[in-house]
Amino acid sequence: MNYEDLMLRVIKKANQFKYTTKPNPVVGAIIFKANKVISEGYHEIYGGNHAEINAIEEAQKYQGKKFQDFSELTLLCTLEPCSHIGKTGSCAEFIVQAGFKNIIIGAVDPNPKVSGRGIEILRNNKINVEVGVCEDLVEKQNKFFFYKHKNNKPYITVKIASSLDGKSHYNNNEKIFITTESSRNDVQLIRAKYDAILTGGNTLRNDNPQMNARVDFSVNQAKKILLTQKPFDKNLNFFKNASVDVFEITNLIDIINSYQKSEICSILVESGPRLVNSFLKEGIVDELIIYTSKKELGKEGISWFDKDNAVESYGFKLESTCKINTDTKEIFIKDE
Ligand code: AOF
Ligand code: ZN
Repeated sequence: MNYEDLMLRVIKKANQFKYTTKPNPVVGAIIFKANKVISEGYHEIYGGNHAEINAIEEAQKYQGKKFQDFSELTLLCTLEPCSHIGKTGSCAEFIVQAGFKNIIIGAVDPNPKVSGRGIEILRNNKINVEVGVCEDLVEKQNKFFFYKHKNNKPYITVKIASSLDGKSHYNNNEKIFITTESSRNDVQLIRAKYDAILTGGNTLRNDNPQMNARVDFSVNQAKKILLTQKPFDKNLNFFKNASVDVFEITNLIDIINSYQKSEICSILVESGPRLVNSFLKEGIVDELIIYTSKKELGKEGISWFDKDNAVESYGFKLESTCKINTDTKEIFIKDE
């Protein structure tokens, strides 16, 4: 069997679970004998079985029929089997117990609880291990997970909606929609991808936003993060069916660093100009998404930025741009 072909197959199939496994990575596994696939398994849901366990349990149904002993089989998985006992058992130990002799791995798990220890357990038990098949694709598929563990901080994206004349809202704080419904639907898809959504007290009090992902598929809703020094009403929409971390401190680096040891790998910031500019000034933002409408707010509008080339001077370069109805969506990334 061609390992790359098998890896591509499981990477592709694992993708369907990306909204239900987050903040965990998506992982796929496949078990085969010579040219025959025996079983497949995926990490389907956060807190549920890991991919290897599902694949092995599926294969057990065929023991004595399609094969006699697990030593005849090869297991291929996108991510290094875990060594730790987390919400479920250690996959590496389970693989050893099953009796495999050959394992093919896509990428080493960057999680410090694992990072090579799973491979060590396998090799210490005389299992042949090959690592690195389609490694780049596995990393790309779990971009936020790899980023978090490599950089010891979550990936941070700021999303803003701007009028044509660069404004965020009216100075009387009247709640308005600047962009079209199509852009606002696109924002729902972005929210669905992130592990946490962060806003500030002003946005909370002025807009009473829900900030959940209103999409027509299953998704683990993001954790919510509120930065405010003023009192707030706990009955606001933001708190409905959500786990919310509230910070009264203003040091953004300290706030973000407090997520180093958590499972949160990505944070979407949706707030007003003051907090957005503070995040950008700190240099901790990795991506900036700007939806710009054809509407102008004029003199009564509050500007997102205090100068025309602010985005570039904060160190961002345009990555992509597209039209959404009459709006424009631009994605900027940090120019390293
Ligand atoms: C695997 N196979 O299918 C996945 C792995 O909280 P837990 O117990 O579910 O563990 C989550 C961690 O396990 C996650 O951060 C990552 O390091 C690894 N994910 N490992 O062997 C899998 N999903
Ligand atoms: Zn595992």
